[in-house]
Amino acid sequence: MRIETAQDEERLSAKDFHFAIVASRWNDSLVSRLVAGALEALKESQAADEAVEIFRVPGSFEIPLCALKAAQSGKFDAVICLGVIIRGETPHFDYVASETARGITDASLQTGVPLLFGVITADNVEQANARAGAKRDNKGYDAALAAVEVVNLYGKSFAR
Ligand code: DLZ
Repeated sequence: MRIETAQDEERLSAKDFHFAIVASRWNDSLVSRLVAGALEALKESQAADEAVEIFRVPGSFEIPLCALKAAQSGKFDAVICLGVIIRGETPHFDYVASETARGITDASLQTGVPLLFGVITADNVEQANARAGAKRDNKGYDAALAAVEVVNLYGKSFAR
């Protein structure tokens, strides 16, 4: 029996794959760090600069539709979704967080294109800050590495 995992290789390559990054502008100082983390991971994985396109949307609630359109375009092997949703004093957080997660999942299942969930949902700025740090402490970096892993896995396992 062979268990298929793209982690078999030491450092998976993003060469020859195309990536969209869909990032919200709400909480931009934090989201920009997620975008930087994602770009760093893709660069380390040898993605070409011209193989990565960034799309900015107003808030996380707008991520799913933009990600769906990117996935439907047929131009990208994976779409990396980045945002920061911080709990406030009203139930708004719950609606934005759950609809963002649901929309991203739906778009991925509907299109068959991997959509990666690099959206921080935090109770406060300190929690969000801790997840927008360097390398593995950065959800953008993590989401991009996950994107590289799944495009390799799907390319290897399901391509005819
Ligand atoms: C309105 C809102 C609020 C209160 N909080 C956040 C947040 O913490 N993170 C985020 O990404 N977006 C937030 N938004 C904006 C919504 O995502 C959305 O852009 C607006 O409701 C317009 O549809």
